[in-house]
Amino acid sequence: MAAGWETGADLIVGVRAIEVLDSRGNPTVEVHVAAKRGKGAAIAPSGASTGIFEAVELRDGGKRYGGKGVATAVSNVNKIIGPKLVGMHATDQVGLDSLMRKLDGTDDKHKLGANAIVATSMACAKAAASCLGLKTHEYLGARKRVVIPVPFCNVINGGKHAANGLAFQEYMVAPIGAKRFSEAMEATCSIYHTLGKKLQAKHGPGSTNVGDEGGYAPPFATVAEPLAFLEEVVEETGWKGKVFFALDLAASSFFENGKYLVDGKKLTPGELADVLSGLCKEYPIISIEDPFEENAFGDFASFTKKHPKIQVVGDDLLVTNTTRIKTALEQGACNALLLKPNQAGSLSEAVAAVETAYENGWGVMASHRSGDSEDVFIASLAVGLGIGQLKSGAPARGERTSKYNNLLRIESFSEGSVEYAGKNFRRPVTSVPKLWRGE
Ligand code: 2PG
Ligand code: MG
Repeated sequence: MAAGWETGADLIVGVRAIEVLDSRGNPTVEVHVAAKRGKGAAIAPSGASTGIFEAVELRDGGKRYGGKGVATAVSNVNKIIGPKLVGMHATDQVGLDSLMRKLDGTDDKHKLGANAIVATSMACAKAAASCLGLKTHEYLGARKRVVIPVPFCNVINGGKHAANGLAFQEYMVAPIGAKRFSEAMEATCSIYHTLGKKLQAKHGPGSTNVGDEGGYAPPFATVAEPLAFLEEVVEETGWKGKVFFALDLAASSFFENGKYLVDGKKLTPGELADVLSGLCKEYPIISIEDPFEENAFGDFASFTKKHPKIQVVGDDLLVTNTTRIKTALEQGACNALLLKPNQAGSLSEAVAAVETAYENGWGVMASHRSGDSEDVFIASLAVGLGIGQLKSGAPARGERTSKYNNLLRIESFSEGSVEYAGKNFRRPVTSVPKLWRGE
């Protein structure tokens, strides 16, 4: 437990969940935790291109909200979880999370719902921070050293996040050469706006309609075309050499009967790898997430071996799960973890995944979900754990900018030295701070 618990200021006195809405208009769980001297609230995010091995979101089914209601998950917090947490220390994150896991009793948290558990888990951490008079990122570890992550901004949306037929899900710009985070956001916004103008000129006014994560979703003919556009834009805006590209293929979403459906062709894993190698040669790509489907440890491994300089990130492959991370480590399947606390289903399990990644020299990218909210917890967690990368969509739509704005505030208001992860994005720190253990 974090220092400060001895006074009892962090004893939980009440837990209450309600149903609120995510950025797609689907219900989600918000949990409020009140402690003796502070309080916190958190909202569970929700994915669209979800990995089949993720902890399970509990949805009501039936007619209400097209089956997507979360009334049962809310009631599980109010009737089952909450009463058991009252009287516990909010700073006892590991104890709280393991009690919730025990109450659920399943491996994938489908009984009480990972949405119920993760929202409660995050709300407890926020309440603990408030009891100790700390900001959430400080409580989570960034007390002496504050490292602000590089924003990986998804400016072009495809896959399951848009209806434009583009196979790859995310085309991100990463301003690793900016001097500070605020300059990184300036670069991103200027690229985003210039890209919008160029798209309108070439593809017409409808081409700047945006996808779920705020990136444009124009009707591109090939997976290479967005990169060609972006390269021109980066040059035009004067950020060449400072802004690089990253992709999230979310390849499970275009994988069918052993083949990948890309640009109207059915590609074998080897052919897809060749397409990617070609793109890496032609464009300044520094990071590729989920280049193959979620069971393809072997294809991931050959690609990672062939491209030692590229960051290969496992999202659906790893689902923030320590057991799957260990399998990936044994096989050399990738070299970075995508961190999504709701895939694991609790904060302490998510942190354990980061610890395993750090111990093995991997990079970590913290991530929002395509269905997200005004909750900025993921940005605070990234700073708290010294994670060098955060993806939170385009610099558009409030649920996306809220995370970036949280980082702008941390950069402006932190006392003492603030670093921008920049070119060290893969490993700005070497170990997870000891957090709530009070060390
Ligand atoms: C991803 C995420 C976030 P979703 O695949 O990385 O960008 O999408 O939340 O739909 O899984
Ligand atoms: Mg992904």
